[in-house]
Amino acid sequence: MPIPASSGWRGRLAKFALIPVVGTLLAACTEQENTNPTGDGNAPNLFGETSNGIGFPHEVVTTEGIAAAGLYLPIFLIAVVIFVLIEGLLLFLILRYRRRSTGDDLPQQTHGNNLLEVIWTAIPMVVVFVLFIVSTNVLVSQVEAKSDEHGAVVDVQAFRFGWIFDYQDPASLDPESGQYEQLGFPPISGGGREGAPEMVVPVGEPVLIRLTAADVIHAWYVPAFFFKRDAIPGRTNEFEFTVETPGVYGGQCAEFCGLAHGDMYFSVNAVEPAEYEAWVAQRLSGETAPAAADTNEMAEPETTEEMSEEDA
Ligand SMILES: [Cu+2]
Repeated sequence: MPIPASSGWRGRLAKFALIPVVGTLLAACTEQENTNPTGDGNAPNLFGETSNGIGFPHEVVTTEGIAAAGLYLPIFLIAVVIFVLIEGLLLFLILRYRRRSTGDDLPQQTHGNNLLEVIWTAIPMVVVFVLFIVSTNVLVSQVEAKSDEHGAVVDVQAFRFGWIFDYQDPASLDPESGQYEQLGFPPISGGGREGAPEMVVPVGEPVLIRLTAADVIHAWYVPAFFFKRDAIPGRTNEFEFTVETPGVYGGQCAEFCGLAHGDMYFSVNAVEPAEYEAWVAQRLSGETAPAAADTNEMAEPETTEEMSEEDA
């Protein structure tokens, strides 16, 4: 039986097959500038100079983030095996059963094969199930795990367009109400590109963050922590992180919240516990370092009312 005249489907198929390849090359060549004024060069881009160039997370500095980032390699390898297998089979079939000039006969036609169908249903199910177990394990046992003791407890409130860091006393936890007492110095707040507030935390100790928002939904995002969480008005989202490497890590709002959303920066300065204690003592005594004193004068929520009227 003659094959109908070719309608160019093979050509089209080849073009479609090229799309992922070209996309990957373009992405790999794209370099984005780190524009985070508070950051350590660890900008939230996947393909720029600050990553390893193929979209893998790099320089993750928290225990929880390292566990989550560790999922990338096994998942990537599974994807590579599937890609090579599927593309290889496709290319093989396209070439092996292409129309030849020597004959018009159709190759042998097969209709239905229960064994094959069971196999190609079972393999993806097993793959998805394994991925589910592995990632849920990391999520439950690491990312969402809660510690009994914390090096610092900070109530974080996001507002248009800045952040308030209100330090609580980790030792003051009332087990009945689950509430803490304030640590005893005024909250640190700031916003905008210039006045981005800095959160100081101890290295190697779990830090508990209780995150909420004053007006609209924002999101806490620190690329080097490999972690993002929504800040929602009327709700408190709790999470923990343990920074393993001292340093200043840039963060920013990751949920579009208004015109100045792009300027909603902050940073986390992770220091040795002794240095952290000294910083707390300095705060309690009312003295503040010059830079920190500046940010303290920055926008409080009242100021943002004006800003939000402007953008309304
Ligand atoms: Cu925001």
